[in-house]
This record gives sequence, structure tokens and C-alpha cells, in this order.
Amino acid sequence: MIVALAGGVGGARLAVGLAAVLPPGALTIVVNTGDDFEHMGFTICPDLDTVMYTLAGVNHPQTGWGRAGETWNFMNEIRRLGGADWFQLGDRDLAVHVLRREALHRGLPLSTVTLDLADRFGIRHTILPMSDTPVRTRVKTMVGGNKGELAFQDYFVRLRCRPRVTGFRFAGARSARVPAALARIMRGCVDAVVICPSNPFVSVAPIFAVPAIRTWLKARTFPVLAVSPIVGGVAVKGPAAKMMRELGLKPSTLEVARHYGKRVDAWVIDQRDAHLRERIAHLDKPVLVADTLMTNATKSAGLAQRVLGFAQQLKNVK
Ligand code: FO1
Repeated sequence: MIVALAGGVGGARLAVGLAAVLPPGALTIVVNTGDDFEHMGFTICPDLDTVMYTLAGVNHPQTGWGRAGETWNFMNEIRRLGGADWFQLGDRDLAVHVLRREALHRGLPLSTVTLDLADRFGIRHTILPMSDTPVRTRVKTMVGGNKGELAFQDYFVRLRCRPRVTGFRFAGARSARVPAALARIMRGCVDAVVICPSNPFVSVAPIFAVPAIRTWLKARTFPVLAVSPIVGGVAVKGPAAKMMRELGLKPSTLEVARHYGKRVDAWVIDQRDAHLRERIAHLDKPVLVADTLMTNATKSAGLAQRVLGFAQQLKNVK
């Protein structure tokens, strides 16, 4: 069993590559729920939906979130009637929010709702939230000398990642409960964990903050491989590099490797960062250099294949 830890767009691209090369029973995708929030009566789960839409092949190709071929009648009417329009809910996307709300209101756990929605999209691989109970990323900021704290979507969408970040906290993490389906997998035989190229601070850190997952990874008997979310000093997508700079870290693959430390056993870095290979290897981390820019499904599957081959090598030596 391969367990992939994924956040938003970067994570989804590798997840779809892994799903292309592994049968459904051999892959579990654990998704960040720190981006989730209550909005207009809905529980919005952006990373779960991005992974689900990408695996179903219906994700919006440019934005990475929401649906392909989307229409905006609902949002246009919300705007005309003076409703909140800073967070765009497309007409097709809305169907998932309505079905999720209906199921959650019936008392079903988020994991059950997620598995059911994925099944309705014809997805046969297992997509699970990191927790069945709410975990909410709070972004600590410093604006004009004033300390502040923002809900994730306020920071990311409403304020377009402009505020300077000083740190993060994950409200609800201490009491987070992993889904029963995930607890079963964690107790079972896992060949490797693959950390997808997601934002270390707001996509991967929330998953590590779930106590049962942190404990499981600490006591691991399998290799943890991470694909660098930084290529050539920039984030493939999103604010990871900006956050690193604001946290006093040089935005580089090497710095990300240092940041993860012993939580990761081996690194997959992009060929554009091949010159950093030795320095990462000196962190006592085997390194695979590959083309990690997943610009299409074929490249995602190709990278997934190489990552799995690397994991196999590591298992043999572990
Ligand atoms: N990101 C935006 O930048 N603007 C939006 O209006 C927006 C709406 C939205 C609706 C549903 C959804 O699942 C995701 C959405 N996102 C939007 C992306 C969202 O902010 C994600 O949290 C990011 O992609 C980071 O993971």
C-alpha cells in the first residue's frame, strides 16, 4: 500500500499520476483539510475537491481548483443580490457543496461523505481526509507592525496571500480524529509514504499535526519520500516560496529538505536543482533527480513511476 499525503494543486497532480500507475487497492490519498471553512452554510473542502476533481478528470485545467467547463449563474445572481462574492462557487461545483452539506447534516463523517462523492465521480482509488473532525489552518500575520491572525481562505483568496506571514496554527489538530478507514490502513502493511509537492506550511504541516498520523510516521517501518514543492527557487504553484522568505528561509529545495528534517527519509528533486543533490545527500538523505514539472497526465504518471521505483530501492535497503 502506498499512502500519498496531498494538499492542493501540486499534490493533486502527483496523486493522479500515482493513481494512473497503481491499482485502486494499492494507493490511499490522504488529503489536507486545513483549508476547509464554513461559507454560506456550506462546509467547503478545497483540497479534497481539487484531488477528487483531478482524479475524475473534471478539474479546471488553468486554476487547478473548481470544475472544467464551469458556468457562473449562481455567483452572478449572488453578486446581483449583494451576497458574498469573494469566494467563487461555480454552478457545477455547487452540486458537490450541496451534497456534502446534506450528508454532513445527516451526521455522516467527512470520510464517509468523501468516499461517497468520489464514488459518484467514478473514482476507484481511496481519497480520505486527514481527519473526520475539523482542523482549521490559522495564518499568523504581521501587517504594518500589527500582529494578526487570519482564517486560511481569508488569507489565500480574499487577501490574495498579500499579508506577511509569521507562522501558522492548526485549530482543532490536537483533538483531530483520523477516519476509521485511515486508521485501518495505518495499522496495515504500508510500503511507503509519498509526500506530494504541496505547500509544506499549509498543506503538509496540517497533516503532520494530526496526532495519530504524527505518531504513526514517527514509529514508521517504511520510507517516507517527499517530492520537492520548490523548483529552481520558486514554488510550482501558490505562496510557498513567499512564505519561506517571510519565515526567514531561503526558498530552495535544500531549505525545504532541512525544514522537513528527519520526517523525510529521501528526496525527489527537480533536474533544475540537480546541483543541490550533494548538499541534500549530506543531510543523509538519498536523492532522486527527476523532471518533477507535471504539465500533463503523462508526465504525472512518469514521475509517479520513478518515485515508486525509488521507494522500492529504499525499502530494499531499509
Ligand atoms: N481560489 C481562489 O483563488 N479564488 C476563488 O474564488 C476560489 C474558490 C474556490 C471554490 C471552491 C474550491 O474548492 C476552491 C476554491 N479556490 C479558490 C481554491 C482554494 O482557495 C484552495 O484552498 C487553494 O487552491 C489552496 O489549496
